[in-house]
Amino acid sequence: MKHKLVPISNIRNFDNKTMELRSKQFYEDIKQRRTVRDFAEKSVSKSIINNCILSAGTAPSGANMQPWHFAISGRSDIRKTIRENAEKEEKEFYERKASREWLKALEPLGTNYSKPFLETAPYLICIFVKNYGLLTDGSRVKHYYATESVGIATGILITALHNAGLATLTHTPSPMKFLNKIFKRPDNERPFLLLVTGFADKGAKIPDIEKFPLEKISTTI
Ligand code: IYR
Repeated sequence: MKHKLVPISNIRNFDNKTMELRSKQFYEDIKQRRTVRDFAEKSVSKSIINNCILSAGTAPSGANMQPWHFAISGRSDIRKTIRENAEKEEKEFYERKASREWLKALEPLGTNYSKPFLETAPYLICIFVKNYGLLTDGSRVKHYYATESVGIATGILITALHNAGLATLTHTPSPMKFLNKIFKRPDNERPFLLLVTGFADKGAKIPDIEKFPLEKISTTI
């Protein structure tokens, strides 16, 4: 069935100067986002998290299927279980599974299997991709560009959390299937990534890295 078409009510009409300013201001703010690994044990209002999730849910998606689910936990017992499971997988990764090349690429970041931030940060948000939808009668609905759609939604979520004043860490324990059980998610959903969310600790240290300049990331023909 075709959607009813309604007039667009939100056409933006900024003058050029305003657009120059807004684009610059947004860049100045977003470039301050940094992935942190040291979180403060400071709580965050759940309503702030919810607003950010609503922002993520505005993402475009293939055929508007919205193939995402955001599973949130602020419970210390859940965070402890996630840490235990993640560290088990990570130990296997660092000690056996990772190629020499991969470990070399990670060396400058100084990461290892220990993931204390999974317990110190107040919220863990696990983003799931719905590989297919399920109707109430159990039949499957095909999803299109599910991974791309969830990637876009996750980008908006990270941006919204940064905008709210929160720090994040994109964490991808591998394999992540244990997260289905912990968050009680069904089999048609696959963990995409775990977003560790909270405030950066006062003493947090971050790697001295830079982002590529425009010429390196962009060409115009
Ligand atoms: N999942 C591991 C390894 C890791 C992989 C990449 I690619 C990173 O940018 C950082 C870490 C871990 O979390 O330690």
